[in-house]
Amino acid sequence: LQQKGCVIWLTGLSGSGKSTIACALSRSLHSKGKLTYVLDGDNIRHGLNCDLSFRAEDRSENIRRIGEVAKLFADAGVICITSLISPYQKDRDACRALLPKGDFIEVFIDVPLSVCEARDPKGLYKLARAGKIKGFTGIDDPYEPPCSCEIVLQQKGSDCTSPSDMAEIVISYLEENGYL
Ligand code: GGZ
Repeated sequence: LQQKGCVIWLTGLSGSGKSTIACALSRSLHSKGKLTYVLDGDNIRHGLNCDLSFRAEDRSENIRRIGEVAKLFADAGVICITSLISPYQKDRDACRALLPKGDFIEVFIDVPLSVCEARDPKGLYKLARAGKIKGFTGIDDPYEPPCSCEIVLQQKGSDCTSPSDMAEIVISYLEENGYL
């Protein structure tokens, strides 16, 4: 097999840009001839994980299942990109523990709540503020930022790093660490 698999685990608030960055990253890797697969929380919650809610236990189970699936892709030599809020450190750590050292690359999409809320692409923050969605991450449910992760992608104030620039930062990491 030509390609070494790994898991690129994107974590961050709703509206932080995880899905867009995952898509840009996947495209860029394809253009380099690499096989990738994106596991997106919002999509998988409609299929494999349609039985899960946003209660803490169900979020953990969501992360656990997707971590197991991501490991299967990595075993098959695919670069698997996950795009989930994954709010709890212990759940991300459990997914990390499934993989050989180095193969789990945790990427924190560090966008302040105020910026995510101003974007509000699906109007969910507005509903959460109005009390129409209960237990929304960042509003009335916790988000634990990674204490030590491989990559931090920041989006602060008016400083606009584009999703494709962010994807290139991840690409550089993969090159420096022998995954490309
Ligand atoms: C957080 C919620 C919630 C609640 C629905 N809290 O921005 P989106 O819309 O497209 O992505 C969010 C998605 C989160 O699913 P994940 O599987 O990534 O979450 S977790 O890792 O915590 O299991 C958001 C939408 O679902 N959404 N209700 N209460 N996000």
